Amino acid sequence: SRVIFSGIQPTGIPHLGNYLGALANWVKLQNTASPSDELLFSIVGWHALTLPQAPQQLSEARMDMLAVLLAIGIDPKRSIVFHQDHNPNHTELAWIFNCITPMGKLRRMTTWKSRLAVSKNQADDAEISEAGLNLGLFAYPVLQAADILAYKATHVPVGDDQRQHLELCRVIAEQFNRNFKAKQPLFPLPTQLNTSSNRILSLRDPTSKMSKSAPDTSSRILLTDSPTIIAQKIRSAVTDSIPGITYDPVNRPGTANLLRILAACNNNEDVRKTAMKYKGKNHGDLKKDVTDAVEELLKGPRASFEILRREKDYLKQVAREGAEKARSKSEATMLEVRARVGLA
Ligand code: AQP
Repeated sequence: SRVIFSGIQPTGIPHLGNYLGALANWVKLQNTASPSDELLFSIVGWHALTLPQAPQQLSEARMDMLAVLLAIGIDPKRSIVFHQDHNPNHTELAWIFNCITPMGKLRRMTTWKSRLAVSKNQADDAEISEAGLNLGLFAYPVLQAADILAYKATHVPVGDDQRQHLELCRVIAEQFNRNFKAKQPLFPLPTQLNTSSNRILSLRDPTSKMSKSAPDTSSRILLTDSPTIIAQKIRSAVTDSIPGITYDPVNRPGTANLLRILAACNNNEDVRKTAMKYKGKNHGDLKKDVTDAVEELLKGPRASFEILRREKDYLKQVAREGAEKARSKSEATMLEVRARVGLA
């Protein structure tokens, strides 16, 4: 039997990229898992704090994220859905992992390197550029390892951008198992459940990924966008001036992105097959079909979300029950961890 764990940051309403790349797969996993599989889905508020967040906004985003997860079909009776920050075992374990994780490994994380690159634009000296970045951002992957290993998760559905973090998680698990040996290794080495290779790109700049925090709001379609807004955003999506429709991600990234969205909406159809249907058609035809497909995909979740977000008491109850279940599961791990490191 498997223990499946994944998380999402409460940094705003999820967009089509989060949905097609991660969340829809969580629901699918939940609905196809065998009865002995355990599933945990966490809203990772501590991770969100690694970048500046307006407190009021963060507080609302946490609640909204829970409503979204329920709206798309995560069932709190089947899966443990909870706020990471309701379970202090994550930070306790992260601290213990901090003490066995070499800084050099963290410096090699591409997420860290790209933050550093941005900061380096402002300063030439490596030390000065690091000074502008916080320790939480540096240690982000260690907390992620703690999220996963606190439940001895065996399978982690994440996108390819998270592969390096999961490798580090395995390194940390191995290091712990080696340093604190007993008859049995304490932690499993979790494997990646590849969600989808479906990277959804920004509608405004198809060289970067669709992201919750990009300043241009028309670059992403939110799960809660109205049909009018969806149509507007897709109509203004950047494509190219080459006539006709072909799937060519290198030379036609914007067009390829629309084709990938459409293919994903059509039950993850092969994107080349999708492209074939547009032989002799133009961007207008493609955009109209993408609009319809996205609206069809999102209308159910959107309607459920609108109802659920008003049910504050219900959401609080789900969060409380999720936290209790998560905590009791991770507490069993922590008893063993504390005993092994000498803090029992
Ligand atoms: N554009 C994307 N296409 C496919 N999958 C995506 N994911 C994110 N963007 C895309 C997947 O969504 C999951 C949850 O992501 P997250 O919120 O924990 O953080 P993120 O990856 O940093 O997502 P965002 O939207 O870019 O948020 P911000 O702007 O707050 O950083 C992950 O599994 C991710 O792979």
